[in-house]
Amino acid sequence: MIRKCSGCGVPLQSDDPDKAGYVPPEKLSIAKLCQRCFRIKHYGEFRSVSIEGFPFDEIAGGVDLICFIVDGVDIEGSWVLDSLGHLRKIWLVINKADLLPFSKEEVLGWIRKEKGWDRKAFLISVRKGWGLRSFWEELTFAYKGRRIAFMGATNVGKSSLMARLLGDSDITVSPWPGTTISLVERALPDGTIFIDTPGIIPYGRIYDLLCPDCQKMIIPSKKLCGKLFFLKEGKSLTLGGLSALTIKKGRLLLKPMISHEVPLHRTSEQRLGEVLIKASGDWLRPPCKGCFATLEELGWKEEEVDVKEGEDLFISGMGWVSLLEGEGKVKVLLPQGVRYNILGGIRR
Ligand SMILES: Nc1nc2c(ncn2[C@@H]2O[C@H](COP(=O)(O)OP(=O)(O)OP(=O)(O)O)[C@@H](O)[C@H]2O)c(=O)[nH]1
Ligand SMILES: [Mg+2]
Ligand SMILES: [Zn+2]
Ligand SMILES: [Zn+2]
Repeated sequence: MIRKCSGCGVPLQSDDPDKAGYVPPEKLSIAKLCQRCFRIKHYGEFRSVSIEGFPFDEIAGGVDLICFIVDGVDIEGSWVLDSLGHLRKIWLVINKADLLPFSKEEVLGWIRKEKGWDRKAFLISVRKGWGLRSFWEELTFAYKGRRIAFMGATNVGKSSLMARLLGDSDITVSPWPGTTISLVERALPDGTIFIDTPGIIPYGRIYDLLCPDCQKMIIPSKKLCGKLFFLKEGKSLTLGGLSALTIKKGRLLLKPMISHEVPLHRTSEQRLGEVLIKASGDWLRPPCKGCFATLEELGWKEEEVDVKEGEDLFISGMGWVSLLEGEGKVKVLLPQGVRYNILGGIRR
């Protein structure tokens, strides 16, 4: 029988150290974890593995319930519903509530209004244990003896949630996207089957363009609080060296809700290009020098958008900027391929 890694689900093998599932030959019959999971767990060393062609749609179609997990601090960037295809039975689970400065009512109300979500939704924090008891009770009541899959974008906390609910510390969790690379199944004595799945890599998320060190900086680790910036026409605000907003018309009060490790720098439209070229990879970091070179190669895009008080400008894979006062036009500078969009603000 082929044994599988308890952490990431891949079949264990000792033929090729460069392929997923490798364990040294002398450990093949006893190891629970593949070498990659072992290193993630014990040394915090991450290696990414391609899961191209993974049949998400098929898996979604073969279970009784999909728990669709999204990242509370990157709801837009982790909204990968289209990739799941079969959506007969799906519950939305918004994770990382500990990083959000909003109440449950505010977040769930926003999801209904702005995302048009009219099915079951939960707001939880795996890290703090918030909302887990009622989620678990509803889940095991409604889906006892059935197959339940945890699906969603990479890094939203699918594995953390399953590990915590089942009290299973073998399941591999890491701060980097792309940790789980196959299906990880666990059966309860009553026949209920829990399935952790690899994350879907969403289109247009900025942190997927970055190296692991830069990813760690851009993924928020503390509750978002947001500094205020009052900007007039001709002024720019850089979000690290990854993005910049320039006011083309109006006077706006902005509140960037992004990781505290991404430096915010106010400058003028004339100086913006020079600042980004000189400081990116240096004190405007992320990106590091290597990531800046990658972004330069990809190229940048600039678009002008109309904005008004009460709206939020979401940058996939980074967070959002709340427009607290004023209206006008903003020029958004982003690496090519990174998605942004404007929705009504979470708190209004
Ligand atoms: N702040 C916060 N971080 C969380 C929470 N839940 C999970 N995380 C963190 O999110 C990161 C990703 O967690 P994983 O459980 O590996 O995410 P995943 O969705 O399984 O990711 P992939 O396997 O890459 O698809 C880890 O650093 C977790 O500690 C939470 O409730 N709050
Ligand atoms: Mg995982
Ligand atoms: Zn593994
Ligand atoms: Zn980098």
